Amino acid sequence: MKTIISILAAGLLISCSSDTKTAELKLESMQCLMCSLNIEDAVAELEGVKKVEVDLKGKKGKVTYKASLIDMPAIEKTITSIGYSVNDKKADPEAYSKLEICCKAPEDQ
Ligand SMILES: [Cu+2]
Repeated sequence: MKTIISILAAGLLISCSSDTKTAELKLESMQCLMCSLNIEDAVAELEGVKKVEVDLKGKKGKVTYKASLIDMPAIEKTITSIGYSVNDKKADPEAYSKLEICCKAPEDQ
């Protein structure tokens, strides 16, 4: 009985650790603190996202998520849908046009 329990426990640990993934986000369209907070809030709200950190100066971020609940395309889509580009995905033009002036690219201000 003890053996069965330890096998089960080991299996559970393995499945848990492989389910959690961390990915880098390239956030080159981010301009100011408001942008980084917008992105952080939107991603943090998603089901399956455990942690998100946005580095405004480095124009990048890091997201930790449960792969059984959410995947990268869904996370990227959330970011583009609020008007920011991420990795090789372009921002949704309509959402981008509604951003505050300080959040737009310098050439659009
Ligand atoms: Cu901004």
